[in-house]
Amino acid sequence: MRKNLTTVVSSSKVTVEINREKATVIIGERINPTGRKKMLKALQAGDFEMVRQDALAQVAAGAKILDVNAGVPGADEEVLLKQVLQTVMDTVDVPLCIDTADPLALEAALKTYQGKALINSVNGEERSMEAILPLVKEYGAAVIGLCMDDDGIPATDDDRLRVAGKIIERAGKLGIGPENIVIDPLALTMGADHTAGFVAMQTIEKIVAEFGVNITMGASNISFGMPDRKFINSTFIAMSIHAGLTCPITNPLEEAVAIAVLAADISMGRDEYGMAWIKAYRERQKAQAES
Ligand code: THG
Repeated sequence: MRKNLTTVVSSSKVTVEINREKATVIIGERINPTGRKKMLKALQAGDFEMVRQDALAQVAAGAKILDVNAGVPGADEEVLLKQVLQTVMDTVDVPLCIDTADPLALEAALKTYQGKALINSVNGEERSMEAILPLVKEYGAAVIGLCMDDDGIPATDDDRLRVAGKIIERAGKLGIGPENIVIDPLALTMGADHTAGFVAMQTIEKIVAEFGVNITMGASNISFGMPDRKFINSTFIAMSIHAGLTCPITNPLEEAVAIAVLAADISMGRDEYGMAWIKAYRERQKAQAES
């Protein structure tokens, strides 16, 4: 049987366990100004109301963890990320995923965060591992490891597997166990390379077989530039769950995606008596009746 590690993350009030035998854990992607002009403008103006609304809406739509990214060009990320993180902590109870490329902003955020955070992310570059992994250890966090290194994003599944192994091994040397590493195979854009989705799924299968770690992925990147993106996103996410994806970073407000995750879970035998599926169906009916 393949190994099946459990990654635990928490807020001050809620603990979430990520495990291949349990329901898929959606990490809500929307608190992120990249590609979202309205949120960028609001954050530049010091207005956190949109952050609050996005936090509430994503949790209501089924997100179990929220990704928090405050990368605003020209802003002091150390200050802004802390403010956005505090806003989200004051608004919802779910654990948070701290999304930043800046080690100083990350450490400031970790000092503010109450609970066991998921750090997004480290990668296989020497510089990244040296800066991020000691913080993972010091703050007792879990971390997302991206399958890329000094040579960029490898084209093949075997080379991405090798980068995942390098990150897991280096973390192990610092006393960070593989249960605290969540690997991201990296979903590139199909529009640029039609094999991008297949390579990501093959990478997931190989990493799970070898290491048994949990797997995340920015699962809506895949369809950039394509028409009818929601059908690609929902199909790709369901297939990736079969391959071993356990905690996608995605938009739970996209109904097709949220439904595909629930359908994948029951298809994988992870929704006992179909309770989650039926509950979500009733909620959709109720919302429809009210509109
Ligand atoms: N892996 C990891 N972390 C990640 C990514 C990943 N973090 C960032 C990103 N990729 C995932 N998050 C987002 C957030 C916002 C958007 C896309 C991915 C986004 N969405 C809409 C769009 O697609 O055009 C626009 C938003 C809107 O509805 O207004 O821009 O791969 N580890």
